[in-house]
Amino acid sequence: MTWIFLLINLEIDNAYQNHFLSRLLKPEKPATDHKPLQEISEGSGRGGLETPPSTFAKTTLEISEVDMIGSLKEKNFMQEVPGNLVKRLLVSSILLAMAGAFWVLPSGWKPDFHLGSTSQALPVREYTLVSREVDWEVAPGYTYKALTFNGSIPGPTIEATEGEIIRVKFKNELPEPHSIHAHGVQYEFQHDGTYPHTPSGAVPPGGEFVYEWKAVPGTWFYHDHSEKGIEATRKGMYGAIIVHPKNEQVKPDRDFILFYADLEPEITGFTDHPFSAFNGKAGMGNTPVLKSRVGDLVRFRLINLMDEPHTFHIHGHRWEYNGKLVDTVSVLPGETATFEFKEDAPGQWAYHCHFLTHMEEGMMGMYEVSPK
Ligand SMILES: [Cu+2]
Repeated sequence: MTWIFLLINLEIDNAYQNHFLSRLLKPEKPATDHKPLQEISEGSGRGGLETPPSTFAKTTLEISEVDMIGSLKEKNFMQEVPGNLVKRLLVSSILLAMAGAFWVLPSGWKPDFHLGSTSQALPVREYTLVSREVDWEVAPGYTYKALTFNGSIPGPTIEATEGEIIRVKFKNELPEPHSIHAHGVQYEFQHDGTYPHTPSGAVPPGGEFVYEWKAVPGTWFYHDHSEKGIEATRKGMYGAIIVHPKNEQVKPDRDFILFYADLEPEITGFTDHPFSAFNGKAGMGNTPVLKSRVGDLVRFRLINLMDEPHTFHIHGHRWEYNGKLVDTVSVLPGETATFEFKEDAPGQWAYHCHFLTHMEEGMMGMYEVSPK
């Protein structure tokens, strides 16, 4: 570094020194024309992951120069300096200081991708999610090009306990930018995964991004929120985030997660058949077959991040939900519904959305309860 700047110093030696010193003695522009350095660097830090380092470096250098000229002028220092050697030494020091600003500030400034010092002390749950296109059979004989996390619909379930740190390494193996946006959990803005507001919302093909979230209890989900995220979400890029309360009193014997999916012809290419699916599969026997025993504590977690409102009904059952006894709950787009009951009814029961059209399109499944 030192050699580089000594060389620069030699190159610009006489001609520039004279010009530079004359500017030191008589600044051509008042420093007030520029924003303070602090303001510039904070602005770049916040908005600014989009600012390429080279632009930021240039801005810093320019502002440093003005600031230094301004402060030296105030002290009226140069008027007392005798002799050419002292002038050279002074200019060398100033250039080295500028070099420091040029070199240290941009490289020393890094976005904080961690949740602060506490993240070191908390248990960390690590997951790797890879975006992939796969041939997905939504119903027998109907296979479309699905976009997925790790090749399945839904993607892997991310599970943690309240207060833990969830660290998700996302690798994008698709030919376009994609991202992961999480619901419910807590995170800093850089980890929002939303296009175009943060780089975490546009992980380039072949690229990686490590998302960090703090676990907040509940039934949540993640999905692609990149520029093409709506289409990718419809095609299958989503998964559940389950966060258990720290002092969970009762653990269920069965914990079922069902995602609604509206698979319209423009998504699948099946112009003769729209599909309504649970976990990417349509039609009784093809959708998940859920199993429990009499006496089990059974929990259902329903997740709807599609376009249509849906409901959930189980034959032969009822449970308490929001202070009411019900046998059907509604789940609007973006919502989840979680409920549980003690199983007391052996049989092969149907579960389904109660929108009749959705039932026709395949949003039905089997819930098998065996005797104790
Ligand atoms: Cu429905």
